[in-house]
Amino acid sequence: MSGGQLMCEALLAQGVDTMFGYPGGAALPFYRDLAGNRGLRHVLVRHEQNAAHAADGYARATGRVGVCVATSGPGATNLLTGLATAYMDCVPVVAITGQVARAVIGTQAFQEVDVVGMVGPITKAAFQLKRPEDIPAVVAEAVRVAGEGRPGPVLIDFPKDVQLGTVTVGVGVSVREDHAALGRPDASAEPTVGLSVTALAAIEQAAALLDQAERPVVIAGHGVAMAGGATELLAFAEASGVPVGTTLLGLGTFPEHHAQALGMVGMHGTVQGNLAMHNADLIIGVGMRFDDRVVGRPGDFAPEARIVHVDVDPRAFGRVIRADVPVEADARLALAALAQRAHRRDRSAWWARLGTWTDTHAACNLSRDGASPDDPPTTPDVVTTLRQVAGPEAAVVTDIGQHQMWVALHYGFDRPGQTFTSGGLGTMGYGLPAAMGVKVAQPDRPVWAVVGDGGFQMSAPELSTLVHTSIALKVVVVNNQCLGMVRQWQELFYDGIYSHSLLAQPDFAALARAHGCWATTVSRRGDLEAALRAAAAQPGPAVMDVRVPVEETVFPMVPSGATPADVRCVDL
Ligand SMILES: Cc1ncc(C[n+]2csc(CCOP(=O)(O)OP(=O)(O)O)c2C)c(N)n1
Repeated sequence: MSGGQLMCEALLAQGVDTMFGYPGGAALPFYRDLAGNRGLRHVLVRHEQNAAHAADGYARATGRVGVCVATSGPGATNLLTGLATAYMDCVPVVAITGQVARAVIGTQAFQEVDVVGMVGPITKAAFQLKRPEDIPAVVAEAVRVAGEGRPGPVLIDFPKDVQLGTVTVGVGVSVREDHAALGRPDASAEPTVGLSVTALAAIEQAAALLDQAERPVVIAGHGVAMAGGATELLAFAEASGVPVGTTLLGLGTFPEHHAQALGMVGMHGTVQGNLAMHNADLIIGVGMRFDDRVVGRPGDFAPEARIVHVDVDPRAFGRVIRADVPVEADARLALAALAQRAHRRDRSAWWARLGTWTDTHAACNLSRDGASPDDPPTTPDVVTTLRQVAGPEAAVVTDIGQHQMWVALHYGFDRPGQTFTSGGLGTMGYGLPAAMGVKVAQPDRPVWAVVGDGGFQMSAPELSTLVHTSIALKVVVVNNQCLGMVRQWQELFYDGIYSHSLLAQPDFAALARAHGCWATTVSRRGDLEAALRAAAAQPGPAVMDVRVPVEETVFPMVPSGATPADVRCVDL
C-alpha cells in the first residue's frame, strides 16, 4: 500500500467516513489515493478555513472527530483560524496537512511552512509522519487524543514522500507497539475513570455547601453537553430546586422554558442570570470556564459566593477566579452524584428576589407591539419567527455578532445539540461552513445558519459547495448593512464614531443565485414568515437576505470590564 492508501484505511479503521478539504501539490499523492477509496467521503470546500469550520460543525453535531485536509504552506496556514476556534471550544478535530518531502524540509522549499511548530498553542498535539508504517498508530493516537478528556484539535503533517512511500501492511499493524516506537505513552492502557476518590470527596463537600446555601445557583457550560449530562443536570436541578443558568455554549443543556431556568449568563446574558450570579452565596459551575465574558472583573465577581467548579481539566481551576471546591470530574458523572445527594429546602426568599429580576429582563426584549407589517423586521423578529418555522428538530448555527446574541437570548433552546456557535474565539465566518458540517453529518435534519452580513461575506464562496455537493442548508443573512456588534460598541463606548463599521453590501440574493442557490430578499416584517417557510420548503440550499434596521442594539449588556451586577437593559 502507498502511504496515501494507508492513511485512508487508517481513517476508516478509526470510524472516520467524512472529511472536508482542499487539495494542492504536497497533498496530491494522498488525493490520488483518496479518489480510489470507496469508503471515505470528501467534501471539497472553497477555502481551507471553511474545511476546519465544517469539520468542527460535524464534530459538534456527532460527538465524533471531524476531519479536515489541506495542502502544505498556505493551505495549512489557512486552517489555523479554524483549529484555534475548535481548540477554544474543545471540539475534537483532526487536521491532515500535506508537507514537502522530508529531504527538503527546512530548506524553504516551495510551499513549506513549519505547521507543526505553528499549531503548538492551538492543538492538543501535532505529529509529523516520518514513515508510512507509522500511519495507523499516529491516526489512532490523533483520534484518541482529540476526543479524550477535554477534547480539541490534533494535527497530522503528512510529507509528500511519506504519502508516496509504500509499505507492506500485515493485518493489524500493532497500534500498541507503534506507540512505543513513537516514544509516546499509550494512554489507552489507562483505566477509564469513573469518579476518583478525590472527586467524590469534593462532591460530598459541594453537597454539604448546597444544603447550607440560601442563594445557590448552578451554571452549566459546554462541558455538560459534551459529557452528555443534560439529563443528569435536570435531575440534579429538580432534586435540589436550584436555579440554573447556562453559558453561551451551554445553551440547551437546561431547558430554557423550565421554571428554574435563568437563561444565559455573561456579557449579553439575562438580567436575572447575571444578578443571580452576583448575589449568590454558592455558585456551582459545571463544565464551564468562568471566562472573562461570564466573570467580568474577577476581583468583584460574586463577592459573597463560595465557588464549586466541576471540570474534567484541572487547569481550569483558579485560572480566572478562585475555586473553593474544585471537582475534577466528568460533568455527567459529577451531576449524577450531586443529584443523589441533593435535598430540597425552602428558598422562597431567594426565588422571590429572582422573580423581581425577571421583570427587568422582560423590559430588555424589543417590543413589537403595534409594529406594522410594512416595517423592516428586527433581528429578534427574525429569531422568534425562525423558531416557529424551523421546528423542534432543527439545528441553528450562528456566526459572531449581534445576531448571535439575539439568537442566544430569544430562540429558547431546550436540548443540547440544538445550537452551535464559536464561543471562545468568536470567529466571524464560522457560522455558514460550520452549519454545512452539521448538515453533512445530519442530512435529514433541518439546519439553519443565521449569519450577519459581515460574516456572510467571509464565507459566501461556500454557497458553491452547498450547490455542487447538494447540501440543503438554509442560510439567513441578518443584513443590517454594518458590522453590527462593532457599531454597537462604537455607539456605546467610542463616542458614536462609526469608524469603518458601515458596509456597502452587494445584492446578496443575486450573489446567491449566481452560485445556483434559491434566494430571496425580505424587507417587510409581514413577509418574514412566508419567506422562511419558502426557504424551508426548498429541496436544496436557500439564502434569505433579511434587511433589518442598521441601528439595533443588543441588550442586556454587561459592559466590558464591569461585573455581572452592572448588567444594563438600556443605553449606558
Ligand atoms: C474574524 C473576525 N474578525 C473580526 C471580528 C470582530 N467582530 C466581532 S463582531 C463583528 C461584527 C459582525 O458583523 P456582522 O457579521 O454583520 O454581524 P452583526 O453583528 O451585524 O450581527 C466583528 C467585526 C471577529 N469576531 N472575527
